[in-house]
Amino acid sequence: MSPHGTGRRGVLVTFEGGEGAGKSTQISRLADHLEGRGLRVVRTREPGGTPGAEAIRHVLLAGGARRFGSAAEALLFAAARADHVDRLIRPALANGAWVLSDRFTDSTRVYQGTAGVARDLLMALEQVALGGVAPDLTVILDIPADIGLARAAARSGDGGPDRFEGDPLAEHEARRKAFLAIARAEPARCVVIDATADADTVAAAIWTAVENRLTVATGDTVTVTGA
Ligand code: Z5A
Repeated sequence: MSPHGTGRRGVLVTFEGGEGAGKSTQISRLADHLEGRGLRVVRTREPGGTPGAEAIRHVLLAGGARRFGSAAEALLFAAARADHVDRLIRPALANGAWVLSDRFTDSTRVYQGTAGVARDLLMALEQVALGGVAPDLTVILDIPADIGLARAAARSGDGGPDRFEGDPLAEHEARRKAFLAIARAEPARCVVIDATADADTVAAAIWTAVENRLTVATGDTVTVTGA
């Protein structure tokens, strides 16, 4: 059964939030849970997920596009997303998979939006990149910026901060507020989870949200009931 009448049979769940919120950790937990029920799962991330998008990721996170300004960075994030959607996400959904993406469109709205890129431009880019694909559920992992950054720093060891991690704390806090504003504006799509809790507690809250909002059928058929 197609959740959106677009011929697709799978489910797209996106994970959003600040650095070190636990997105990768929780995608892994949810994937294990779904796979344990016999469902096909595709784990992916943005920017990235395809060879072309991973190449763009390298440029963006190394700071190679910073000198061109935030609008140019938004164009590159959108180009990476278009490739990711066309070559990986849309085919996987058509194939009935659960696609779990570490960041997606909300990250552009938040990071490039709080950096001053016009909302009209961001929404136009989003429309072009998605071509009708949209998340069924977005899990926003909410955590004070200083806690998330400390977690990310402890994990990355001597790798040092990337293009965005090195921004001032106030920018990270502005991003946190922007994610929460999206959740308030789109409550049917978004669920906010307290990410300061231990990983097991967070995983349980995410599973409850998945069960409340999506019908998790075993085998090939996945139906989406909405919030
Ligand atoms: N960006 C953008 O500007 N525009 C866009 O459109 C898109 C992205 C798509 C990509 O970064 C950057 O690109 C991102 C936004 C920008 N900014 N930055 N930086 P990335 O992909 O390299 O990294 P990230 O998305 O920010 O995630 P992360 O830092 O890798 O963190 P995470 O995946 O949310 O967390 P984690 O790796 O699961 O956990 C971090 C550590 O905390 C790790 O040691 C865990 O073991 C630990 N952890 C996890 N959960 C817990 C709990 N519950 N308690 C205690 N410790 C925990």
